[in-house]
Amino acid sequence: MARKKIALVGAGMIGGTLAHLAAMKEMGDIVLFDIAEGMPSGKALDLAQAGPVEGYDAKLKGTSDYADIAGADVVIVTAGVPRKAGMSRDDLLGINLKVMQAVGAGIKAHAPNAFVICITNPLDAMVWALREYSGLPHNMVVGMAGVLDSARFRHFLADEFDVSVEDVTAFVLGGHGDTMVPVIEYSTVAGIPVPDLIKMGWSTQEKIDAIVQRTRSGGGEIVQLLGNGSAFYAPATSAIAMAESYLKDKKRLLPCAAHLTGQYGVDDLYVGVPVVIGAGGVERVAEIALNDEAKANFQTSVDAVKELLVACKAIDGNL
Ligand code: TXD
Repeated sequence: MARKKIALVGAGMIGGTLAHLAAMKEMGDIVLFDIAEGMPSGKALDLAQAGPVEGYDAKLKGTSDYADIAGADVVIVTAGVPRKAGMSRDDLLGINLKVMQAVGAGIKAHAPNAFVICITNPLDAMVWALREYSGLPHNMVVGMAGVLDSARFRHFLADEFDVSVEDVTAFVLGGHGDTMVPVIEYSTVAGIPVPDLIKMGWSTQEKIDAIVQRTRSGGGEIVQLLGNGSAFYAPATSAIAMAESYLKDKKRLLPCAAHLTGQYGVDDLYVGVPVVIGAGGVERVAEIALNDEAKANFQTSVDAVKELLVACKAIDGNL
């Protein structure tokens, strides 16, 4: 059986890391697309030369021609500009919306059957715009944010409880921003919900509340520390988990920005919810019961995403 083909549109900090991870895991042949002259080809050649050392077989190609993504099984989109210190994700909207228009046209023309994972910020708006511009089925276009946000939450919880990250699960709903909703009732250590762990004296409500807040501002914390650019190792690792669930039909239940058609009382919007990802793309939306506080926070998140879409439509009247 021929190898799968993975197209990375945007070969910057996340794109290059995506390529390295996909090659190391032998997920398929890899095309790095970017408008930066030469850079994608340089990274492709460098990664190809790492192959003999690690023992991975993958054809790697750099390009600035959308024709080279033809027939891709998975397209992961990071094209655009990242935040600089002091910028909000929403500040990127005007620039990155135009980028999504070009990327959407490229995917529509050359990889209409791909499973598309959008990473570009502001994520909840960019994934919606990318779907509009590409015209792909809604279940084949998804945004990566919740896997990253829940990974940050899981890291902080594992640190607090001093347990293996393997046994920590976390639930984060809503938009990829300050309004995201970490749901502690559904977050566990080996199935023991966090509220029970607090009762068992493993932590305190105050410490967990501080961890929830640190998760919400997790992206900004790294932007401030790096000074130039934003996180890229954990975002790339998160998107690869989603791509793997599609390519191997793993049917993982993962928090992703997915298109809702009435679930959670939301219609025709992309927002972070738990979904099953398999060979059919987004196969199912898990509609969990939320307590009043989580419901209110989720609604705040939905309202914030709606405002971003209003801004998108104000820029491009065709949306
Ligand atoms: O959880 C999440 N979704 C976020 C997303 C986590 C971290 C970063 N987040 C966003 O991903 C970030 O705010 C950016 O919007 C994207 C990509 O972040 P990255 O750190 O990879 O940015 P880089 O290194 O600047 O890479 C972007 C590349 C760069 O090489 C540009 O030349 C290229 O995008 N670019 C384009 N490629 C194709 N087509 C167009 N028009 C284009 N414009 C820029």
